[in-house]
Amino acid sequence: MKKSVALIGAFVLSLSISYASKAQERKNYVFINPSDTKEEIIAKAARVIPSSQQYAWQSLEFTAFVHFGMNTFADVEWAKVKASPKIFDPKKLDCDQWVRVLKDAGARLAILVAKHEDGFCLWPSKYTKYSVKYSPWKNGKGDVVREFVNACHKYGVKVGLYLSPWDQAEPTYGTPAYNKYFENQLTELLTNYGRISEVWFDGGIARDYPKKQVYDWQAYYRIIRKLQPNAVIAIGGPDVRWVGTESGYGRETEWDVIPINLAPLTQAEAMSMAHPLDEVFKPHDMMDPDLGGLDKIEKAKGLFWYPAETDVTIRPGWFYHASEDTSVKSVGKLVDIYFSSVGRNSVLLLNVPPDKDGLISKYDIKSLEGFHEVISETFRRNFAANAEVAIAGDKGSARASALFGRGKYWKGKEGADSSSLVFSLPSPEKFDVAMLQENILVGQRISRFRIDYWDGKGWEKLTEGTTVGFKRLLRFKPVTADRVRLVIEDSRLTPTLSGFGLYELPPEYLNLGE
Ligand code: FUL
Repeated sequence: MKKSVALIGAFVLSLSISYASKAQERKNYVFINPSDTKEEIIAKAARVIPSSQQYAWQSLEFTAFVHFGMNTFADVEWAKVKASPKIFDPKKLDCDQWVRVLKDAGARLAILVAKHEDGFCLWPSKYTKYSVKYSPWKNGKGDVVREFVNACHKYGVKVGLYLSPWDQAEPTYGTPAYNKYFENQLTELLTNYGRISEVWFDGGIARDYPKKQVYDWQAYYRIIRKLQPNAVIAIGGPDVRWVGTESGYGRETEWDVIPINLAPLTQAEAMSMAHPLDEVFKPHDMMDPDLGGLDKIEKAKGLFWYPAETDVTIRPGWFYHASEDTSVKSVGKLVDIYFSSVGRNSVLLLNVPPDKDGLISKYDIKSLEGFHEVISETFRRNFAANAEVAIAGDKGSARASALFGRGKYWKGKEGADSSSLVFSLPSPEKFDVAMLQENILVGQRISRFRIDYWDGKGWEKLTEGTTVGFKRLLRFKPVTADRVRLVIEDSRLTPTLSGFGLYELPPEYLNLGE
């Protein structure tokens, strides 16, 4: 499917610079009519845009998860029996330390597990006796959620909360009364702790668990939309999807726009609702290797913007275990994960679990510090920042700094099959990383691209890829060159580019899989 990009005639390049508009009239979902042709469906998919809270979330790029609770003290990942609150006593708990460490590593939002699957609440919920209130910690006067939120505010880190729908402690679980219990807890968390930017609903439950709960998702979503309208609802919710693994590695081809299942509503019913997506959304399987390819969207009744979040833990387990101190992921592994999550059009959610004292351990801090140093050093200098950019078919050229940044982006012209942009650097540079960004505020479009470099005699291929989205990072064998060509080979609609970069990653972190 080829579209767009002006290659024809005399065209002054500066005219192709566009300014990001809010594009508010467009939505993060679209319905497909039975009469729509394949071309019309593709164009529709290319025009779906993120909601404002989805865009704000995507721009965070790197976020952190904090698993801390009964499992920390029982030294297990999944408790078989309800552990007594008496074991919860983090004597040196210091949420400032957590948030400082996470912020120093580059995380811009942190999600605290307020209640994990065992049902133990890290805040003194009015609705249960299974909480910090019944623990020896601070003589039952403590509130981890409060301390966490205060620390996030202090350090300017956004707040997210994980509230497990599965609850092994609550006696009403498995009956309609549990929905009310869950709604009450959600209301407590979303009312008493200031602005919450992400609400995380885990889909996990033991396969053989005897009680089956029919969750009232729509009621939960209504509460969140009302109390925290700027929050995204992740995983068991309509704003952010699970990437499909817990490895830290996203898909090479990652479309943000994927089919929505309308059943049991008709399109007319869905359209008459204030928040159709919330009404029709049902948590579903996200493990398919391709969620938004042509074959998928062609058969869809509706499409929606549903971006990927890549969650992974820095240790083998989600909770702290002293026995895993020597298995903390290395700097190299974290760097590889960053390139394979942030660099594959998803947001990285990295779990860093505090220990029994209530502190992040020195082992995790060491890896995080090394990781941050590599990432910040690598992206400090973009060799293409001051490049002169010439676009095939256009007269003249423009500075990359005039094309990209502060809401500016390049947009191709309708009607051409392909497009190429040649970046001439002020001087030859050695680089091994390329970065591409599309302006997703108008939609995700690029479906195949290639990057070449000029070796003095001709163009040589450096790397290639499929989707771009918010950000695409590619690593390749280092080259020294002063000219690089981006060829957009295929795009669902007029392609856009809101960022282009060339960087040098130290060779020990390249991991080219050889
Ligand atoms: C899973 C849970 O079972 C793990 O304990 C962890 O919370 C992970 C993020 O999700 O479903």
